[in-house]
Amino acid sequence: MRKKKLKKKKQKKQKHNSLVGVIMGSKSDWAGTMEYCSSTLEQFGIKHDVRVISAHRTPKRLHKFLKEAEKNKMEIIIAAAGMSAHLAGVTAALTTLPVLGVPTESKLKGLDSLLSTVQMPSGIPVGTLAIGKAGATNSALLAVSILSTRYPEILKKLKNYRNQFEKKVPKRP
Ligand code: RP5
Repeated sequence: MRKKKLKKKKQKKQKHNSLVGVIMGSKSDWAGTMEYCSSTLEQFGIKHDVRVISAHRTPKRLHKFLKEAEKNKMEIIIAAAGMSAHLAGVTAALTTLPVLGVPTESKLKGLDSLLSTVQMPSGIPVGTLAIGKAGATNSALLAVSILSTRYPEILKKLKNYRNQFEKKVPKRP
C-alpha cells in the first residue's frame, strides 16, 4: 500500500518536472534573444527551466545541472551562447539528451557563434538553429515538435499553431 502511494507521488512529481532545459552562457543572451525561446515554450504550456550557465565560467554549474536534468527526466536541452560558443557542444558531450544550439549575436554579427555551434566534429551532434531571435524562437518550436511525437496534447497545439499561418500570412504584399 505504502509502495503504491510512493509510486503515485513520484509519478505526480514527474508530471510537474520541466520537460525542457534552457541554458545560456550569459545574462546578456536573454533580452532580445532567449526570452523568445522561453515565451514560445510558454505559449505551448511547456514547463521549462531557464538558467545562466557558462561552459567556461561556470563549468561546475553545467555538470550539476545536467546531472539533475537526467535525474528529473528532462527531455531536451536548449543551449544558447555567443562568440566562441562552445556551450551547446560541451553540453552535448556531457549528456545523451538531445541538445539544440542557438548561436547568439556578437560583434561579428553571430557568425562566430554560428560556426562554433554548428561545426561539431562527427560523433557528438548539436541541432543548430539560426542566429539570434529567429533561432531562439525556432529552438522552442523544434523542441515542441520533438515532444509532440510523445505528447498528443502538444501535437494538437502545434497543429493549431501551424494552421494559423494560412490565416495570418497576407496573400498579397
Ligand atoms: C558567451 O559570451 C555568452 O554566451 C555571451 O553570448 C558572450 C558574451 O558574454 P558576456 O560578456 O556578455 O557575459 O559566453
